[in-house]
Formats: sequence, structure tokens, C-alpha cells
Amino acid sequence: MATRRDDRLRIAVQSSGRLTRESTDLLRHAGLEFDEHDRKLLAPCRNFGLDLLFVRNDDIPEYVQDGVVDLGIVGWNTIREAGARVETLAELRFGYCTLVIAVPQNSRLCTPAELAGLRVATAHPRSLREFLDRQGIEAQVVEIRGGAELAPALDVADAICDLVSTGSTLRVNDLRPLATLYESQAVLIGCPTSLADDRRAPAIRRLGIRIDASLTARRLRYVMLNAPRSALPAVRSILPGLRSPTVIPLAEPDMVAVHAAVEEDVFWDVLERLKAAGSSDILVLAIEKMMR
Ligand code: PRT
Repeated sequence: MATRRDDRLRIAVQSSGRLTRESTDLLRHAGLEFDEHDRKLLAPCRNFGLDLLFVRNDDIPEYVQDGVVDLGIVGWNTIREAGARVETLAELRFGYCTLVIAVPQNSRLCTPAELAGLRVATAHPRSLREFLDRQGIEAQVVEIRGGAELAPALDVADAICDLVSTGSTLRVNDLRPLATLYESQAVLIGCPTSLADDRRAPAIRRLGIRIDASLTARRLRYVMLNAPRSALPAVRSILPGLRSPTVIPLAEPDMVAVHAAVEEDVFWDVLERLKAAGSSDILVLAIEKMMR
């Protein structure tokens, strides 16, 4: 366990890669002020007792597990692959991807069971072996550092196991998915020792509340609309899962204004239904922060 010199928290963030921008954006949106400089490993926050440590993605699970840092932002797949003992504190809703086994378009393989006796190239050997063991498939795992998609064309492997987000890398390389191992997104992770440490836990909780408020605000829209009072039951029934909306009488008799927060996932559907129920002058605003 690394010795820590002070009581400032440390959070590990990918230094340069797919998760970097959204990780730092999230922390800024949670109200943290810091500067990023090229080639600087450490960015101290000016308004919170926290230092950002910019490191390689694959190092983050171990740094968090060993207490080199208290917190980290990393893809869930990376923790799973590292087998790290860390606590997942929040799902961050970016860095979405799926770990799949894929084969050449013209392959005769239709099921993962048919991989028995064949070679699968991957940079995710632990996840692949776990999957093969669970399914009782005896295939050869060919460990590579990257560029798995080229392995079948180079006759290094018969199939690959790699992360997919848009699917374009598979398409460009004439591959098709055969099986899905798991889905992943970026997560906030914590070191179990730091979380149990009375000197660190309160600050971690405060930071967690800020990040949560920021995440909640990001997935909600504030909707304001006008509606005939007679349409109120229908309008309210369209705004499910939320606490009772705010209803304000308007100067025009029999008209009310309704204000409510609506989940981004169902946002367009809800808007169409509100309109069909007789709502008008629908105004939609972004929410800066939201604490439940
Ligand atoms: O460079 P560093 O050492 O810091 O790490 P790294 O090379 O592992 O980082 P990076 O930036 O490639 O990936 C960081 C994390 O982003 C991953 O651990 C995942 O959690 C997440 N992520 C999300 C992805 C993808 N989507 C993704 N599509 N990571 C990699 N890919 C690759 C995939 O391996 C394949 O080569 O993108 C290609 C497929 O993409 P599509 O869009 O064509 O399907």
C-alpha cells in the first residue's frame, strides 16, 4: 500500500484517450476548478481538496485498489479485466461499449460453442477466458496488445474478442459479432480503504454528492408548458415516475402552467404526448444541477 503524504484526495483519470475529455468535463460540471497542462501528471483543484492524477487507462484499477489514489474514472471493462478489488460508486453514462467475440463475415461459425479447438485473439484475455470457461468451450486464447481486428486476416486467429462501440471497425474489417460477453460504460470507482477511512470518507461523500447532482441534471430536462385546467389529469399522467409537477394558475381563466423535470431517455415521447393532450407553449430548459 502506497504511503500518502497529505489529506488531499486523489482521483485518477485517463491521461489521453477516449475517456479523458468526458471525465474532466464531468468533474468540471460537478463544480471542480482545475487546469490541465500537456505533459503534467497532476492537476490540483483550486476549490476542493482533490488532485487529479492523469495516468494510463489500464493502470487506474490497480492504483485505486492499492490506495495510490482514492478514486478513479475508468471503463467498467477495465476493472473487470484487471480483476481489481475496488468499489463502483457511480455509473457515469459515457464510454459505452460492448465486449464481443467476432468472426469473419464468411466464417461458417454460428455459435460460440463452435469455437472449440480454434484460436481467439484478444487484448482482454481474462474476460475471454472467464466466458469460455463458463460456457465450457476449449478454445485457444491468443493474447495481443491491440489491433485484434486484423488477426483473422493475418491468420493469427480464427476469431477475435474486442470492444465495440459504433461497430464500424468490425464492418470495415469484414467481421461480424458471434457473441456478447458484457456491456460497459465509464464508472467512478473508490478504494475500499479510503472509503473506510474517517479522514477521507467525508470528503469522498461530498464529492460523490456533487458528481451525482451533476449526473442527475444531465439526464433531466426542465419542461414548462401551458394547458387547459381540464387537461391537467392527462398531463399529470404523462409525467410518470417524478414527484407531482408544479401547477401554477394563469391570468387566463381555466389555464394553468405546469413545470416538471423529465428524463432524457423518454423526453421526446413525453413531449409528443403532452402536445397531444392539449399542452401548448412548451418550453424546455437544461438543468444545471439537481439534488434529489
Ligand atoms: O491509451 P491508454 O493506455 O490510456 O488506454 P487504452 O488504449 O485502453 O484507452 P482507449 O482510450 O482506447 O479506451 C479507454 C476506454 O474507452 C476503454 O477501456 C473502454 O472502457 C472505452 N471504450 C468505449 C472503448 C471503445 N468504446 C472502443 N470502441 N475502448 C476501445 N474501443 C476500440 C475497440 O478496441 C476497437 O478497436 O475501438 C474500436 C472499435 O470501435 P468502433 O466504434 O469501430 O466499434
